Amino acid sequence: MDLEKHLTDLDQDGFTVIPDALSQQEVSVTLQAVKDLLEEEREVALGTGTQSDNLLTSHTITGKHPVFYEFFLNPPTMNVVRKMIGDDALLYDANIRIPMPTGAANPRQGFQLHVDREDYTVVPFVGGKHFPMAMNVTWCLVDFTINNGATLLWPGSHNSCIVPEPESRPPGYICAEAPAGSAVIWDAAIWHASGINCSDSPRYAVLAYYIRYWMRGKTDSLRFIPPDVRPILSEEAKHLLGFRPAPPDYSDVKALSPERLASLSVQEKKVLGFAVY
Ligand SMILES: O=C(O)CCC(=O)C(=O)O
Repeated sequence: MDLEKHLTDLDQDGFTVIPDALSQQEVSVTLQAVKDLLEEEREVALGTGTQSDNLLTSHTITGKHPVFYEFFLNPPTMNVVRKMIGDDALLYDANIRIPMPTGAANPRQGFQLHVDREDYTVVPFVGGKHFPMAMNVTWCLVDFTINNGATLLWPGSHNSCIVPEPESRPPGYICAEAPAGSAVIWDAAIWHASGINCSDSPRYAVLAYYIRYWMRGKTDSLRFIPPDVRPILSEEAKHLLGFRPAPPDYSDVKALSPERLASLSVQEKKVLGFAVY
């Protein structure tokens, strides 16, 4: 993969597309998992508005189905995400989002123009210079086309440091058309909107949101992983979700070597101020 090109795209345009981030085998396994999970949640989700005629969603899916336990470590994607927001990037949230072939949209459910997590991706930088805080990734499980509701993106808008007016549709957008298996990565600060699906089949996709390690955000992914799933996760997946030692960065702690840090007793951690009760 041309890593430099992806980084330049993200820097200048605010998005990039990695073709074949998933093999066709991975696409079909993931698609089946998506369908199974939606079916499992259907009855309740219809009541909560999480599934409707126009849109099927499922939230915080990492711990909900074995296929997703390690999915979000997808190597081609993580190569880019880690370069953009740090090797210690966290998986903040992950979901399924499927605009259905009704040719219609639900209000306030991502079809309108927006940025993501503006409290920390845009608002702190208004009137100043953009700094990438979070990356969104969409894995296309079918070909994304203008007709089936591929995501609309406004290239360069991440540098405006402005939260757009949701009901507006300014000129200058592109449609992120991409073949099944692609990962579309965008800076969470880019202006974007979901397209409307005017085709005759669902637009299947899995989405993830990665953030800088030192941000907390408003989704507590750690607590959303069911206790019986935690022991099954690989060390890398646990790390991605934030199951990792989190020593504070004041000088007493920074003065310790990694080995000394790793060997601290609870009493010592208590004195240093980061024992977990
Ligand atoms: O599904 C899409 O095309 C867009 C999703 C979106 O806007 C979001 O997750 O913020």
